[in-house]
Amino acid sequence: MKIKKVLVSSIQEGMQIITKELGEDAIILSTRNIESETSDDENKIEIIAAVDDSFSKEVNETGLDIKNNGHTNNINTKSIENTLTDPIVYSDGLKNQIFEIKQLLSDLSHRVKFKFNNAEKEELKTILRLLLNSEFSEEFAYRTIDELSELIDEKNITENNDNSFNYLKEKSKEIIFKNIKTLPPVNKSENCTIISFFGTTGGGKTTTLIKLAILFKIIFNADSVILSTDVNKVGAIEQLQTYSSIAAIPHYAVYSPEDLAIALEDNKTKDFIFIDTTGCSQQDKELLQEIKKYLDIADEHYRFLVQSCNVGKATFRQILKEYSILNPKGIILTKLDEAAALGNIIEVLDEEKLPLVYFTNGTRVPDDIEPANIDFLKQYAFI
Ligand SMILES: Nc1nc2c(ncn2[C@@H]2O[C@H](COP(=O)(O)OP(=O)(O)OP(=O)(O)O)[C@@H](O)[C@H]2O)c(=O)[nH]1
Ligand SMILES: [Mg+2]
Repeated sequence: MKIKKVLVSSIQEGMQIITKELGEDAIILSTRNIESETSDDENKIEIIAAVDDSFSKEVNETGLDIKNNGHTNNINTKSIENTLTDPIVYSDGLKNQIFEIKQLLSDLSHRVKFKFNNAEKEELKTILRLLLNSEFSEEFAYRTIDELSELIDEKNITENNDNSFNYLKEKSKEIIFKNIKTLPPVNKSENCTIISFFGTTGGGKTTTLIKLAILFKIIFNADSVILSTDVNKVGAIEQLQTYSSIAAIPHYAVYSPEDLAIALEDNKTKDFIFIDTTGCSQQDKELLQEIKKYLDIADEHYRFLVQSCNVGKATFRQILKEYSILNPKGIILTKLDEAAALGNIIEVLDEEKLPLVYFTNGTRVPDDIEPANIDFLKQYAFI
């Protein structure tokens, strides 16, 4: 791998130098503006590019690089014909490189468009900085700014104007949240409604379940019962006991899927049955399977993944992937009150399309819970 860094006045100038020195296979790894230290000098652009020798070699070996510096005489005509008519088989290495290049190009095109079209728009720079500080990825942030800058052109917004800045902030929130789905809150029905809660340890399952059970009692005058499969953790039953005795909602521990089947049958005349489960790391496949056995018996109307928002992007992606075996209907996002940024959560939800159903934003039972609502979430967007 050969790497080259150039400091130039324009992308075009940089591309010429890079192509000359590294060849046409070179890819751009990064670009950034370098502001001049004195007002006399112009700003520069730093471009880092690389060419992967093994990539060029691989391309040559497949016979795709028939130019060979303009000379085709060392590749026989037959092999060229075959290359052009045979289906191309890409090796895994080549596929990965093509994927990386596509991502780099998409990222780069947003950056270049933004930098060169809107270099003077201070509001956009500020919003970009806010997005990056809120844990949105560069790609997501530049894509958002790109959409926003089109609005600027349409509306011809003037600079340094508070109203236009607030307008842009609101618009950027609309762009950020446009793919986030929500579910309506649970309603009382004529029949017994069964709801289960699962998720990683300490995410707020039990507290959220109690908040809802108490709220449903207040709102619907509902007759509910709580069944807990979390029987091994020290203090789990006592935790339930404390709250459910205050709210006069009965609770039972269930020790096996068969026990659960009996408890469900015994309580089928209730308005709601809440099922609490053991906190489970997304990486603990055995425990996930255990929980699945309970839920397969329960055949609930609502299955909710309870997830606190103080989780990193990679972990959150893994949680959604591994918990998909439990087939959640929606996600309850907890501990909004503890979050300093939400970009990580919003970006993954934007990709995965699992709807939000409730938010919790504090430890007060039952006060600190809200039906999922994008306007409410916008307050926590931190931009
Ligand atoms: N700040 C804050 N704390 C919360 C919120 N929801 C729950 N908690 C707290 O988080 C801690 C864990 O809550 P639990 O309800 O026991 O979590 P859990 O998912 O049932 O935990 P396990 O059963 O051990 O997996 C408790 O101290 C709760 O008071 C919230 O919205 N905000
Ligand atoms: Mg619990």
